[in-house]
Amino acid sequence: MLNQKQLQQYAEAGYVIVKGFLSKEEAHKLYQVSSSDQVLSEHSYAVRDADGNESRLALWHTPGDDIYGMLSRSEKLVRSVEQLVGGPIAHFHSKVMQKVPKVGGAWEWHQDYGYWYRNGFLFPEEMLSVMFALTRATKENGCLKVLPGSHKLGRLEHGKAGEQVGADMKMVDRYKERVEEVYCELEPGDALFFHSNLLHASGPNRSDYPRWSIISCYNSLNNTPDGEPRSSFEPIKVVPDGSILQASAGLGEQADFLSKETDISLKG
Ligand SMILES: O=C(O)CCC(=O)C(=O)O
Repeated sequence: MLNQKQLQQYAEAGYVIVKGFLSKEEAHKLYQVSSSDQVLSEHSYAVRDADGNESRLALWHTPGDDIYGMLSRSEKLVRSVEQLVGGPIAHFHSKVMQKVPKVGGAWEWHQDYGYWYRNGFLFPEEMLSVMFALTRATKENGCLKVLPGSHKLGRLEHGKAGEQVGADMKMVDRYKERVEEVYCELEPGDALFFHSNLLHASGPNRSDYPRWSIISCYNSLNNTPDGEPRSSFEPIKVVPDGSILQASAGLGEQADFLSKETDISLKG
């Protein structure tokens, strides 16, 4: 559960970093399983940034009994997200973000709600993402950077940026005149909770080491999309903390993966 100071930081800045949310052992296990998960690899796709560099990701909606489900359904995570969105939650999707050494591309400035609005969600306050570092995330390997307080701007216009969707840079630049961007450098196991309207981006991976992370995204059960995905309507079946270390299975073929072709967030 998050403490008062953490809740206040999220309310004011639109994000909060919780150091050591997962133990080093849990983060290491998640990295080991995900980096050798054949099914995950087969369902991963590359997305080009505005300079043509590629980042890979795999995204699915329904949290299963695999190791990723043990993370996204874990009691302390679910209760923390509920504190931030103000009520019971559903799992919108999880994704494994894979930035390989020297290549992994950038993510352009955007708000997640700039994408998710298209799914018919009404209340950006009642949606958020949690990024878990499985490897170190540094400025050099393309950690997430955020513009504090930008969740208060409301949803900005979004348009094409490479194969991605980016926020209106005129507005982003105007806001950048007021606040310094913050590089969210993370150690394995650290978690970054961020509001669906927080402006965020990340640079390419120029280092010799991977930047690997899992992002789980949630909506409140009061804030459901327009019909799909099913998982966004279903209360989460919570599992005890510690289940990650008991799990070893990666994703099964039955997981409801999103394909690049059906990823509406990429359609500008
Ligand atoms: O993994 C990253 O660097 C960026 C991911 C991101 O911006 C997102 O999933 O919305």
